[in-house]
Amino acid sequence: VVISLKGFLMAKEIHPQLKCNEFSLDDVLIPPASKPPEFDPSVVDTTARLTKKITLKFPIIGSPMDTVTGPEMAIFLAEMGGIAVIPQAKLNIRQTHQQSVESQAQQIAIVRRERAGFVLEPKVLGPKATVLDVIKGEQEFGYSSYPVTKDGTTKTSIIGIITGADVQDVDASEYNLPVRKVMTPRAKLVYAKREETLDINDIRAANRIIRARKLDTLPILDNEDRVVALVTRSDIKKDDKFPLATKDQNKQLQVLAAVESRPQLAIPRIEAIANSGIAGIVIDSRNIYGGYKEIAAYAKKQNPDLDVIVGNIVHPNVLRVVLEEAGGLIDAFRVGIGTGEVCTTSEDLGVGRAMGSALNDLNKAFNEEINKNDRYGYIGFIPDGGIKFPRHFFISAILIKNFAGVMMGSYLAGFDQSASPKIQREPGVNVKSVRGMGSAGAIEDRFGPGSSRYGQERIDPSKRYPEGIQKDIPAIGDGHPHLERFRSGVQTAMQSVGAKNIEELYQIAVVNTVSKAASKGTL
Ligand code: CPR
Repeated sequence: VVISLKGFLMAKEIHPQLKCNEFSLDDVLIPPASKPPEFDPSVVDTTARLTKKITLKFPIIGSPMDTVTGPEMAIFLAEMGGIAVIPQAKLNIRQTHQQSVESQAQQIAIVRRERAGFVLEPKVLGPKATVLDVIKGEQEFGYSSYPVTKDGTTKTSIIGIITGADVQDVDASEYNLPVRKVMTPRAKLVYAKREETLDINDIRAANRIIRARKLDTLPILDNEDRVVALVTRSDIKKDDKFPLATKDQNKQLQVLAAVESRPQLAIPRIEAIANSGIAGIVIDSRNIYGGYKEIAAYAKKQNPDLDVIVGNIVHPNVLRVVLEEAGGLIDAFRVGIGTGEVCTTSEDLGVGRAMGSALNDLNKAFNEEINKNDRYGYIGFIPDGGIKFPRHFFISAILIKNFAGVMMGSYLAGFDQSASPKIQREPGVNVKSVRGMGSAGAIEDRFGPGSSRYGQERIDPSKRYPEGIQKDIPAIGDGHPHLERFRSGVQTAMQSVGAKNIEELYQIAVVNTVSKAASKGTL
């Protein structure tokens, strides 16, 4: 906002609340270190804590927007070291006529299945099963390793293991051979004991055996030789490829899910998904009001391990009130109103706040006063809306001590991994679409005729002022190189100020608010 000095003085006389010192992230420039850094950007650690429990090695958080985050985006971001929030409804819900709770649960399941971890209740075969059963199984389920047990269930002891490699060279004329003729028998079986792996949730121990013995599949056995779980090599290959991945104790990818801000909608949803393997919920709302406390309490009751993220906030007083009311229930806050790329809240409604000022005020109030004596412990703050360059990540992490990672929507929307389909506008020009969740199209799909919620709520989409837009953006291909470059940009910036990690960054960096020309580096 530019306001003339005369205008400022006049306005000040009229309205004592007028503040004119707000700054956005783009009004800030960070001077480089005063002595040359002695380390390479590639060693800079970008790890941040999302909540007390969840750590993200490259903290990019996929926004719960239907054009952005589906299972593919969630897997991609978790593999890259971030995490994503699966929105309440899948894109094109109108066409698929899927109930939104079911489609969200399905999407969560896809992400959670991406890494098997300990495969509990694995499929097993009996001694009479044939090579053909193994081959058919591969076509049907996509895997070809099975423990073979006395009676073909996990209730009896193991007599061997059959893998894809064992059947690979069997001639088609011998497909009716019983598996016991080609399997690795019990006497030669490499296995792990449940007390040394599964019972202490130590998947690494299992993986060590898989690597050392060059196995495809490792059965985990109890004292009576019964199979209680399997661990497979396919996970290890993926682990090697994605060293920053965000995983739980069972080495499965972590994911969050959005729920509505109204208890009557959020509660049945939480009931359905609380134990689906999600790490937490995001109560999705443009600002905090009403039922958040009831929803958070219900979520923690259903599953005390769930983290609860709320938002969006820009004012320390909201932070104070929420923590006073519901301190033990809230683990992180989304910060930012009106700054999103496809959001028109600032422009059309005149509501919003510059991200820099919001982070700065929240930081001061939280550290100097609200969290005195570490009353609430670690609470994460997630800058959300308008983040598209490494500088936005870097500067946010300097402005807020409990930097939990940045939430992104539009920046991710052009990647192959986004939920929006690629459309060819003209030969050689591929686009994807991104829309705000309060845009006319999104409201129509979520609440209009044809949606599963039509008539359940007092929302007439045609009478709602849209708070966002839908737009085409270039389809820029696979997201991996883009995010890798983004991270390298953050690392270079951090190295330039002499910070080896996010904690040091907050301690070391000096923040200058500067003119527009200075922030753009023009003379
Ligand atoms: P971008 O990364 O797209 O700039 O911003 C994403 C964020 O914008 C979302 O996480 C959400 O907080 C906000 N947002 C999404 N749709 C919106 C509408 Cl219609 N209006 C206002 N804010 C919106």
